[in-house]
Amino acid sequence: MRKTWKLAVLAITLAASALAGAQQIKARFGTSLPESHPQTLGARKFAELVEARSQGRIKVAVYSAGQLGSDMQMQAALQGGTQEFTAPSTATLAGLVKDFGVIGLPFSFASEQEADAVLDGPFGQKLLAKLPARGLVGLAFWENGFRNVTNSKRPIVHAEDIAGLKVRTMQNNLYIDMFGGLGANAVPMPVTELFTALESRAVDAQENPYTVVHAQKFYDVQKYLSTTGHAYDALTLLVSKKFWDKLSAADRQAIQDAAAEATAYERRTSRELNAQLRGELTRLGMQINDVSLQERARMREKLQPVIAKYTAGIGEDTVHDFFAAIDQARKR
Ligand code: EAX
Repeated sequence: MRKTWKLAVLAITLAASALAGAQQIKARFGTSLPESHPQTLGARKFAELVEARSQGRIKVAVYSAGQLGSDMQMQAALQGGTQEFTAPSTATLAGLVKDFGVIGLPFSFASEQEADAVLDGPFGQKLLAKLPARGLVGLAFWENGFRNVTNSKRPIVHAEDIAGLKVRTMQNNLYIDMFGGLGANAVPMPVTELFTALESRAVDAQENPYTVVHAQKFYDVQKYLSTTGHAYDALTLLVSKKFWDKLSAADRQAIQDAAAEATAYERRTSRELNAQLRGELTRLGMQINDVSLQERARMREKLQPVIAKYTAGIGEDTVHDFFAAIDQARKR
């Protein structure tokens, strides 16, 4: 009797796992940055949480460092439904939905906490709501962080020191004009090509948070890091709408819950690393200098025409709402 009971349990277990196997959903998450960067660490945490929360129904395989293509290529793959997840900079996403460009307006956020409040609040939700029309679903904002200029020529002490440098920028018109506005020669390219461009001296400079400088080993090819902090950069956790639309309500909920938890982890990791990496980059041979508040204000002043141009381009209303949301966060 007991034996029969055991066999029945075994049969049910096998049937259930066969069913789960049949229903298993496979997804690919591509990042442009290496394993040690919070973008990929966040993707790995997200994959683990999605699998746990879906009781193993959904398996997310992570491909780091541009193995599936550049940010722009991966966004297109999500739109086409040939890739499921990615988390690009809002600056590259702005090529598809111009409103996302607002995040990169120079010298807007004063702290990560302000960015969290704006991005997690109604303003950020409104931005995400614009994605489904372009074949994408936005789950959350992750952190890339405050961007600093590195270069092989000289420390940037004054705003004028940027002039004449060949600076790689992201593939985003605002960033191209921002560095053009400071007198640099802006050269847009995907981050996946950047190390080689710096090493071969095709460009003199680039701008990215400490975490990217470290993960991409730019310390091997760039001597100077100057804390311009000219823009805060967020990443958008994206899922292909074609994939999303096929999921059950329970699977979507599992993914959303995993996204919320992975977001807290990604931001915490980014902040912890940024706090440690300044010392680490110095140890690795970089010469780091702080750019004064006064010089940063002068840079912002020089960029007024660029800010005005992109305010018109992105839309007065969006830009107004953006700064109102920052003001509100600041008053908290
Ligand atoms: O998507 O391109 C860049 O410099 C970005 O910081 C990075 O790829 C994040």
